[in-house]
Amino acid sequence: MRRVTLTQFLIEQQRAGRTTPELRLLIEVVARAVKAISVNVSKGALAGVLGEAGTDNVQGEAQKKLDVIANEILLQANEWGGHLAAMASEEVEEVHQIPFDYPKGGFLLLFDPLDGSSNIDVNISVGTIFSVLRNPEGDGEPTEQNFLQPGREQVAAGYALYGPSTQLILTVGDGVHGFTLDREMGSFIYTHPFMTVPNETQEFAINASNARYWEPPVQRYIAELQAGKSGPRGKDFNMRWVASMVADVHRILTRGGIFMYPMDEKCRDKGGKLRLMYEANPMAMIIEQAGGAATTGRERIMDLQPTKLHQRVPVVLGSAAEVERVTKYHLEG
Ligand code: AHM
Ligand code: MG
Repeated sequence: MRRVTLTQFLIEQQRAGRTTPELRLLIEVVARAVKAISVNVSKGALAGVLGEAGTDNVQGEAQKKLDVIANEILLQANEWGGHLAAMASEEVEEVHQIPFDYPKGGFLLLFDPLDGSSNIDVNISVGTIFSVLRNPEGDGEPTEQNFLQPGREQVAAGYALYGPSTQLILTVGDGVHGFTLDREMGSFIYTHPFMTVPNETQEFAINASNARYWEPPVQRYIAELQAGKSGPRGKDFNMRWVASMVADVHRILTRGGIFMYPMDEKCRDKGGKLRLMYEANPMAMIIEQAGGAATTGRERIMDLQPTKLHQRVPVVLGSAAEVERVTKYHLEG
């Protein structure tokens, strides 16, 4: 069997005019950082990387050692290549500028270095999510304002899933492509061409412990799913919640389903739970590129005009028919 590596895939994309040398370099550098994160994640207790870092991030959340390590790996890997104008990370409050002794490029890279990090110490899948934007023209160092572009402006988005195998899922706006890390060879191999989200589903993902805080449209939708065969949907649904968005979204990308972290009374003052610019937007681009849909319950996620780098939003994404139904219930309400 002919094995296509990520490098070969990207060069072929470049030849077909779907990507540029600069974007190819960016993706390759991110993939290299992902391999280094994968090594650290998989060594776990043997490398002394589990547990708390003893610090809080910009969101006021306690950082795990691996949150800090993954963030450092991504920042350092991407500083010197000359492809970026600046970076933004869930773990860093301000825009991360490229050190002055390195050349600068035309892209902005945003990431959640280690998503689902509450799962690290219990050895359950975690991931890295990233989004790529163009830096608007202008002099001087990029500001937060340069990053505040709607998700539809993303030129690439992806995530890495550190599960039983490490996978890299990528879109440059021409479908969704999946790669699996061959650990011995150290290369990502193209294993999942043109991934699509099935339109119909019998699976949903939501943190049901928040049920009492949900808004009426979400209460209604979930009650109908739970009523199963005897309810208005006339079929049984199954529920899964990993509490790693990457793992939950990957399952949905692979076999369909709906993922919801909706607005509720607990997170209303923050605007939602998940972060728009490096969680919701890249996942929305991937899901839409795979034929699914992604909304806040009311609006398309990728049409939102961001107002803050670390802004939070409600998220409803997955199989198009289900997302449309949830959105309809919100708009009727
Ligand atoms: P994190 O970026 O701090 O890890 O938080 C995001 C995670 C998502 O991966 C996951 O979907 C969600 O938080 C789980 O939240 P909860 O613990 O409320 O179920
Ligand atoms: Mg996260």
